[in-house]
Amino acid sequence: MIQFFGSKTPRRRMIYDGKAKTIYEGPEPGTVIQYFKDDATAGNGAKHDIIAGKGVLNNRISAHIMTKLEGMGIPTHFLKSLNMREQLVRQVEIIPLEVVVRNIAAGSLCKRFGMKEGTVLNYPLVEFYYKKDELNDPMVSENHILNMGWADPYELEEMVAQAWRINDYLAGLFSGIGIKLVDFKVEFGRLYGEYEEVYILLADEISPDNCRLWDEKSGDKLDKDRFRQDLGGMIEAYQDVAKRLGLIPQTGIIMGGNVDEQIAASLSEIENDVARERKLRSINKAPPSKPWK
Ligand code: ADP
Ligand code: AIR
Ligand code: ASP
Repeated sequence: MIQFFGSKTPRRRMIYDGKAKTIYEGPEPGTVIQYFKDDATAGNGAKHDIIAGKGVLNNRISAHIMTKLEGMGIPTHFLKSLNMREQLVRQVEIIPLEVVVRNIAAGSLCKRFGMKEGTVLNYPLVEFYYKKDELNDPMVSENHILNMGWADPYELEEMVAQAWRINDYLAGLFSGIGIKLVDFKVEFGRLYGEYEEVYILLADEISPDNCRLWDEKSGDKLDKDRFRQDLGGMIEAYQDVAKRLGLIPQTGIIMGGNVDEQIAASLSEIENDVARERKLRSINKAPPSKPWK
């Protein structure tokens, strides 16, 4: 019998090594694998630590949320979960924008405008940031986006519409489990169809790494602010979110030892049913007349 030692994962081509995820070539053209790392960063990499188990929890939470959004008719890149840390997604051309939706003032909004953290906004606020670590992801206006050609008017309109819908759905989902959705960041990508038509898909991840989530009763922060603000208890907070979403047992996971194995043992069935059935749906709008390059 031939025995293989070392990594059980077959060798494959790395496409991109990011701060929190690594992107590998997928098994079929047009697909990539997102590998969720345990790396936690803030200040665009200025602060860094390894938080054991974070990647596993984010992979699980993001797969769950993407599947739910897909079920709500929001086109996403998610295809299926592969294992504890990996998911198969459609490869897209990432639009270099971070789309932030805020319901309650926190983070950079408070810093920029001197607002008190926790101020409820009159209605959801959509903001754009240019995705460029070297420039510290500067906030940009719709005019910047159009002028610089980062997205065209059709794409911009589509991203804003999807961002609102995602916010509506997520706010309800979290409210149902006693959590306030303060704000979140999403990324979108372009998928080119057979005739060069463009589909805008929700890409990247949705997890406590890119949402602000506050416990409704205590106000406790259940997201990456625990790391940014040195509050400690980050993994416990992420576990709490996963528990409330019904993704891990209420008893939680005993940390220490091999975290991956412990989480694996406790995970409920991976929800691929919706994803497996998923067919690429065209957005209910005429595709743009000119293809982008
Ligand atoms: P960063 O690039 O900020 O360090 P990550 O560590 O999360 O972020 O790396 C993941 C990278 O993969 C991000 O740059 C993200 O834009 C990109 N990405 C996410 N989803 C897809 C996708 N479906 N196809 C191609 N690239 C993607
Ligand atoms: N975010 C922005 N850049 C990276 C991330 N993860 C997310 C934050 C927060 C929202 O976008 O996690 O949920 C707004 O961030 P900020 O720093 O602009 O207040
Ligand atoms: N996403 C950025 C980083 O990982 C900024 C942040 O989340 O604070 O450094």
